[in-house]
Amino acid sequence: MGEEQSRGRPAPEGSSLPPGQRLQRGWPVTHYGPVPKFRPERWEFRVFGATADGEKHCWNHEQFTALPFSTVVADLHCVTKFSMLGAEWGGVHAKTVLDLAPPDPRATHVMVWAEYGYSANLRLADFTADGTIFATHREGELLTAEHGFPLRLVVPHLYAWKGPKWVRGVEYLRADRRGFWEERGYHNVGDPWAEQRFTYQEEPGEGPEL
Ligand SMILES: Nc1nc2c(c(=O)[nH]1)N[C@H]1C(S)=C(S)[C@@H](COP(=O)(O)O)O[C@H]1N2
Ligand SMILES: [Mo]
Repeated sequence: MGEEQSRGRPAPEGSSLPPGQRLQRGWPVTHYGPVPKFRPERWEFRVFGATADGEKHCWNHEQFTALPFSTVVADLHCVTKFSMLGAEWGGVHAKTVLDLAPPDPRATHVMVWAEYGYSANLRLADFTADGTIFATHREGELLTAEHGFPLRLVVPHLYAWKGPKWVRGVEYLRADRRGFWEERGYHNVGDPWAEQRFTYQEEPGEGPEL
């Protein structure tokens, strides 16, 4: 067992590897494009789109990191077939953000936005799921720049591309729209247990018209 792995907690009993995935030791860095530089004075987290009050809600870095802190033990499943199991993530539950800046009742989906225009769409239920967390920490330590500092989304029950690193905001949607990888051939829902990897696997109703 590698050092990285033994520092984490053991994988949950009965293996939580979804079909077609293999266990990855350590924690590789996987993303498209450059690592953005964090500028605290310019950083803000925005909730916009179909909000209940029609207003945009913003937090600066100090305000966002003062929100209630929780932890979640979760796996990361990369669609390219490796998984990292059982890491503890710390940060702000997505549900907390939703309660503070609620959506219009007609909102059905969210677009999570990150630096350089990276985005991922989620069904509202995926966003409000218990495990979904805006993480600032992993294993009790601040995230490093390449792993998404100062903030990344973790959606434990979906493939990891659904969790943007360097996240900057959430847009509430009244109709689903495809995000960055969802527009580039990846499945609109992305459930690893159902191996929803690619767009061509989508069943009617699982994604907006192409
Ligand atoms: N902003 C941004 N977030 C991203 C990505 C990306 O390209 N850009 N890639 C995703 C993918 S495909 C994976 S597997 C995970 C990898 O996270 P890690 O580098 O911390 O392991 O980040 C996700 N978040
Ligand atoms: Mo990935």
